[in-house]
Amino acid sequence: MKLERAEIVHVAIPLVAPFRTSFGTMTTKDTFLLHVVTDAAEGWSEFAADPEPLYCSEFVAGAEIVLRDFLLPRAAALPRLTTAALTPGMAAIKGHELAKAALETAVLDAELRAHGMPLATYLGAVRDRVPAGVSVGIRDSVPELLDDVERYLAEGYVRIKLKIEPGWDLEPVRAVRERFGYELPLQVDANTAYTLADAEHLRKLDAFGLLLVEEPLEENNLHAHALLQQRLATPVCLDESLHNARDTASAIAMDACRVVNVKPARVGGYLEARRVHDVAHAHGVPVWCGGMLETGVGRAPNLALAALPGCTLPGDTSASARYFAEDITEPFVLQDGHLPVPSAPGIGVAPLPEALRRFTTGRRGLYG
Ligand code: OSB
Ligand code: MG
Repeated sequence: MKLERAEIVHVAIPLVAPFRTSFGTMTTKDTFLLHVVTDAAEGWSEFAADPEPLYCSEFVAGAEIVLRDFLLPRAAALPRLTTAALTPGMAAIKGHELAKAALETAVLDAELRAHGMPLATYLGAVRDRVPAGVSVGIRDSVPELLDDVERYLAEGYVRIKLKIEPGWDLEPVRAVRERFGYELPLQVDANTAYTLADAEHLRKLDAFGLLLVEEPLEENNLHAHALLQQRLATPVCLDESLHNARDTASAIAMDACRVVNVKPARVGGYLEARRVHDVAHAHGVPVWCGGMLETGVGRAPNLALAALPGCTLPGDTSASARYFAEDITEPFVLQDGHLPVPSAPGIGVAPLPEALRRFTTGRRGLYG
C-alpha cells in the first residue's frame, strides 16, 4: 500500500457517569481518531490516552505532534506500506507506544480491509464472543458503590473490578463480598497508588479471595512488585509497567506478576499485544484485555484480541452503554454477559458519519 492521506478527528463524548480512579476523575472521553487513506483501502483507529498524562506519559496534544512530525513521515517514506514494515520503520523513535499503536492500528485496519480479513482471524482468535467484565470507579460512599455493582451485575457483567486507592480499599472490597458473596469474580486496580511500605496493609486483601490486584505499586518497578508478590497470596497483575513482550517476559521471570493485563495501545499495537499474549500464555500466565474507556472504534479491535486462546480471564471490554449514552459506532451490546467479536474485515467497524459529526471538536490533516 501507499499512504495517501492521514487526518485526525478530535472527539469529545460525555461519559454516562464520572469515572474516578486513583489518578483522577474523567467525565468525557476526549481524544482523537486517526483516519488513514491508502491506495488500497482506508483505516481507522482511536488514540487511547487522555488530554493529560495522568495514566501514562503520553497525552492527546503530544501524540498529535509525534504522529505529524515523526511517525507519519516515516510511514509515508516506506516503499511499500504494510503493518509489518511499519514497526521497523518507526523503531528509531523512542517510546510513544500509544501514538505508534494508533498509526499501526489504522494501517492494519486498511491492510486487512484490502484483504477482506477480520482482525480476529488475523490474530488467531478462537472465540466469536467474549465474557465482559466491568471496571467500577471510586465513589464517595460504600452504598453508592454497592448500587453501581448491583446494577452492573443485573446487566449481566460476569466480573467486577473495583478501583482502589489508600483510604478506599479494604472497606469497599469487604462490603462487596458481604453483599454479593465470595463466588463473584472480583478484582481490584490501584493504578500505582501504593508503595512497598503498604505491603502489610495490602496483604489484608488476601482475606477476600480476589482474582488479582492490578498495578499496586509504581510504574516500571518490577522489583518492588516481585517483593510484594512474595508477601501476597493474591496474584499481582501488571498494567502500566508492561510496555512490550520483553517487559512481560522479565516480569514473569521475576515473579513480579502472575496475571497480565494487555492493552494494545500501551504496548504499541496489536502485533506486540499478540506477542505479549504469546509470552504469557507460554508460561501459563493468564491474560486479559484491558480498556481505556474506548469508543466503539477502539473497542472493536480489543474484542478481537480478547478472543485469543490465552485470554482466559474476562477483560475490561464492557458494552458501549457502560460508557456512553451514544457511541460513535454501532453500539456494542451486552448479551448474556458477553460481547460479540467483530467479524467484518479489518477492525470490523467504522464511525457512523452522523454521530461522528456531532461529537467532533476539530479535524486536522496531518499528511497529504
Ligand atoms: O487502569 O485499567 C485501567 C480506564 C482508563 C485508564 C486506565 C484504566 C481504566 C479502566 C477502565 O480501568 C477500563 C475500561 O472500562 O475501559
Ligand atoms: Mg489498570
